[in-house]
Amino acid sequence: MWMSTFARFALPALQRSTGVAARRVLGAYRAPVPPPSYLTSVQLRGQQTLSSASLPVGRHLVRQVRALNQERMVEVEWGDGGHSLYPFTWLRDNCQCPRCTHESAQARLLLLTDVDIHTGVKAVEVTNDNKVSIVWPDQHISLFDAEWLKKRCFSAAARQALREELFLNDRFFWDSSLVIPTADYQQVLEDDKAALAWLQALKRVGIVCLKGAPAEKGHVSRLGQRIGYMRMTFYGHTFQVEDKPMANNVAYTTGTLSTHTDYPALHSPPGIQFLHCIKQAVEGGESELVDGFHMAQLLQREDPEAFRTLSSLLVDFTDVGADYCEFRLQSKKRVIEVDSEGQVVKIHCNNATRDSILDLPVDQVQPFYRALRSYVDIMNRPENVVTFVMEPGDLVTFDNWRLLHGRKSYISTPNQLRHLEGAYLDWDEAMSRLRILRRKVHGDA
Ligand code: OGA
Ligand code: NM2
Ligand code: ZN
Ligand code: ZN
Repeated sequence: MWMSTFARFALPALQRSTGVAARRVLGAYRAPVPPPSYLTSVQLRGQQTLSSASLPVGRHLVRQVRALNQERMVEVEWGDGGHSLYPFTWLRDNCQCPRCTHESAQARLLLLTDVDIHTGVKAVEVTNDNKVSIVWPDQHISLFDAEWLKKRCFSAAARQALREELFLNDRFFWDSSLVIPTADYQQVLEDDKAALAWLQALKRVGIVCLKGAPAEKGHVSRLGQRIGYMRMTFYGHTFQVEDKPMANNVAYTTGTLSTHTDYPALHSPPGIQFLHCIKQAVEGGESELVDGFHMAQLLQREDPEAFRTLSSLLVDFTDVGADYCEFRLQSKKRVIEVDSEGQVVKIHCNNATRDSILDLPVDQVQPFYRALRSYVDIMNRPENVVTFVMEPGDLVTFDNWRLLHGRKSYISTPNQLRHLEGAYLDWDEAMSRLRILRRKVHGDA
């Protein structure tokens, strides 16, 4: 069931990602009959025949290595004719011997102060087992595995492929026509393939709705454990979205919540949010979703001045009250956070917790409002908003750094009290689980 909805979102990512595509092709290299390029390389090097080869059937053969002393780099020529360059300093810094790298911790022991960052090399050669051996001027010897080196190739294409494989930054942008990817809650808990597809779609699309979670408390925590652990906040380990007397947050009323990201009052807002519908309202309470990254892209095209304003000015957010314990939060965030390359990485937008304190020169106040209104108007266009009704048992999981979510006001009656249980997580833990599952399911990466 989940395959069909995921296939549309998760699989295109696999096919487009150079890294994964490469690994798929390479997977075939482990077939019982190695492909010709392998044989040719081995025979060309004249070191050993395939039948006598003690090396595991590696995917990349080192045909030749040489030291480029002028440039202070080692050049590796691969079996397929490709070349990679590795600076001497980087190779020395990353020596994998037990004196330089702690084996069980897989962490560097060698101190930078003990590295000659202008080092030369004494000798470089390919060993019989397809490793690159380097003798340094002080006689220290480093041995580098071919696969290890290949993965760390410094070419722009190789770095881009590895970046994509490690961080899955390729996004599917959507509007109101999105069909929300769904998966079976129980299957995600029990089946690694389903869990992997869930996390891949969560990263790529930004939302996955898990169906069939029993309509009772405790299931956001169970799902959190599937990843690792959840993010505690002042609203508790998990939180109950209900109409509460003396509400300490507008979410805990029956009122409208305009599309927002949660918790910009924290300097590092939670990357992921779970909302599990335990009981829905008799009337109202519909959910709304917007792709904040896509909307930022539209803003940049339609109103570049507003985009510049929202990606540069720091806005104050606040949250004051008591729940798990007393809190008095203040933060400063850009509504649209971009990285050093100008890529949008996070959205911070919450009309309720945007502070009345606005630490801006007075002449920037009006331009700020104009810019924010421009962004909000784009987000509110019907063609950009997905509206849906959560049913008891639905557990929506979404990217809180990217999506804005809202709900329409609702009517609560004494015998039909709307109740959602929510929880926060962070992307580091979810991506860590995704990488572990990918290894388990695909056997590599
Ligand atoms: C929230 C929230 C959505 C809902 O609690 O922050 O967005 O449907 N709730 O009640
Ligand atoms: N709740 C749902 O940033 C916010 O105040 C969003 C958070 C109360 C934990 C709501
Ligand atoms: Zn060493
Ligand atoms: Zn919210």
